[in-house]
Amino acid sequence: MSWWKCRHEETIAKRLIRLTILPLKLPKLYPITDARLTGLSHAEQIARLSDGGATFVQLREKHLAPGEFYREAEAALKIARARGVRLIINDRADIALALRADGVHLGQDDLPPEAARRLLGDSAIIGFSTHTVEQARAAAHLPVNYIAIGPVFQTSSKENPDPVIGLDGLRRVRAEIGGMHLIAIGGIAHLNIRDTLQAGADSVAMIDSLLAGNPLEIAARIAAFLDTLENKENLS
Ligand code: TZP
Ligand code: MG
Repeated sequence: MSWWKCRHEETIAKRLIRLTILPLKLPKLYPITDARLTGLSHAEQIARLSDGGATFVQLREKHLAPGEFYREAEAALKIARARGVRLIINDRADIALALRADGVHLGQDDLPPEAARRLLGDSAIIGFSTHTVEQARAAAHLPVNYIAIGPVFQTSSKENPDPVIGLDGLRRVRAEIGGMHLIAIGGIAHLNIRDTLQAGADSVAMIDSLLAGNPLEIAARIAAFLDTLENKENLS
């Protein structure tokens, strides 16, 4: 088979796979848990985030062994289900599958999105992290429900972050990925949220701005962000 025919068939196959993925509406605010920052279990964080109005949360755990990760995620999913919160597991499609979580968030070095889609099925939510315009362009052809791009701004929540892409990078990504849901991540705060949405992000993912500081204030913090996002004129 010629190289061109082979590439052409591959492209058609990829498009067909993408067509089986139903578009879903994701909220504008995407909180991510961090046990070290808060000193709280993931379950407790989800309860507090949900108290403030969060409906969609990513469980991110970079330090536990798989068995402990699994048990933390199991407890977190129980709370999420009881409160009607959709829960996405960072990194681990196997844990998402075992627990029947709502989906998985994959990085460039995790299980490839096509493989995770085969494991989890068409109804799972699969998100994919990208850090450059080129990675985002390639991700737009993958069987994923959303693309995350970042860090948009400086962040201290990620070890060894990729270079900051800035608002210009975010605009370029928006222009490259058509209608794919785009989540901006990295250093998002009240100060830059308006510019981030205007540059083309559909949602904003946050750790520090929601979770740093007194854990008793998590619910109030998220409620304030939701209020800001619902009343765009408040965005400063
Ligand atoms: N990926 C890119 S930046 C980042 C991740 C997981 C961390 C975002 O955290 P923060 O505190 O909102 O900057
Ligand atoms: Mg990962």
